[in-house]
Parts: sequence; C-alpha cells; structure tokens
Amino acid sequence: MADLVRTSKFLSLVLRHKPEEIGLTLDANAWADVAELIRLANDHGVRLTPPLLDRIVAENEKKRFAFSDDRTRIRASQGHSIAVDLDLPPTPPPELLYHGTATRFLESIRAGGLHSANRQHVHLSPDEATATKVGRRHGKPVVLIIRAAEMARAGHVFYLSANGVWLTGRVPVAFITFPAP
Ligand code: HQG
Repeated sequence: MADLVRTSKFLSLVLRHKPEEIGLTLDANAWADVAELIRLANDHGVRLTPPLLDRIVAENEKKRFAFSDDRTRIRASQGHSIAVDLDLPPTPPPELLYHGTATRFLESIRAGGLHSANRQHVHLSPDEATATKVGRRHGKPVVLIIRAAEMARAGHVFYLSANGVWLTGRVPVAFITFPAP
C-alpha cells in the first residue's frame, strides 16, 4: 500500500507540477502519453507498469488521475501549478461551496480574498467535511462558506473537475462568509 501512495505522489509531481523532472511533456490539455510516462518513470528509477498505473487510477482515494477514453493518455484531474487548459465546460455551481483553509491564513484572506497561490485555480469543496480535510493539510482547519451562485451571477466562472473539485479563478472577499470568531 505504501508503494501505491509513493507512486501516486510521484504521479502528482510529474502530472501536475514538474513533468520536466523526468523529461516528460504534457500536451496543452495536460495529457501525458501513457507509454512514455511508464518508460520515463522507469528510466528515472520509479517502478511503474501498466497494471500498477491502472490500480492507482482506479483506487486513488481522491480519484486524482484519469485516463483518456482510449486509455493511451493520462492526466491529473485538477491541482496543476503549470499552465494547462483542462478544457472543462463552465458549470453553474450550487448555491454554496466550501473552502477549507488554516486559521493562520484568515487575516490575509480577509484582506485579499482567496487566490490560487501556486495552483491554477482556487479549489472549492462541495461539502464541509471535505473542506475540513483540505484545511487540515495546512494547520488548524477552518471552513469558509463561499456564496458560489451569487458569484456566478456576478460573472465568475466555475468548473467542476472530473473528481468533484470545484475550480474558479479567485474569490473576492465579498462572497465569503467567515465563521464567527
Ligand atoms: C490559502 C488537495 C493567505 C488557501 C485538496 C490554501 C484540494 C490564502 C492555500 C487541492 C489566500 C493554498 C488544493 C490569501 C488562499 N492569503 N492564504 N489571500 N488565498 N490562501 O494546497 O485549496 O490532495 O494550493 O486557503 O484536496 O489547500 O493535492 O490549495 O490554504 O483539492 O489532490 O492558500 O489540493 O488535493 O494551498 O488545496 P493549496 P488547497 P490533492
């Protein structure tokens, strides 16, 4: 199991952030060629086989990776820091979405709203439980309520990733409900 996690972290690195680390190229829509990925991973000392890759795509707890329909290509479903166009259709969001963050970021978020930091989008969760888990990665978690439908009416565009994460460019502070102190 630990092996799967390690390989999955390696895939996140090369499919979201640093494909050049192993000489991989992603196309404009973030896809990597599966055969090339497997060859380059092994060249760089990471054991990867077609069945192992199939298992990771199927069993990854957040469904982080997806194959193309013909299974010749693979990409991360969200979370990129490099400039890629996931070619997702703009999608009307539900009334409310949630953003999990850490209490230490609150002051800065109150001042400037949510921005995407190193990634391409601000990530929003469909429910509070998921957002709490996201926030815990950064410290003491806190969940912000995002008035998403109101944002969309004001012209902000939302996308829904293949693994259920809502994505948008930034969230101005006017659309954020902060927890009572
Ligand atoms: C914070 C995981 C100060 C923001 C998760 C967050 C997610 C600000 C951090 C995905 C700020 C960025 C993304 C401001 C935003 N001042 N801090 N103005 N605006 N921030 O990791 O949303 O496991 O880039 O609140 O499940 O935590 O990788 O984003 O705390 O879907 O598949 O800046 O990563 O998925 O952190 O997580 P991140 P995130 P994976």
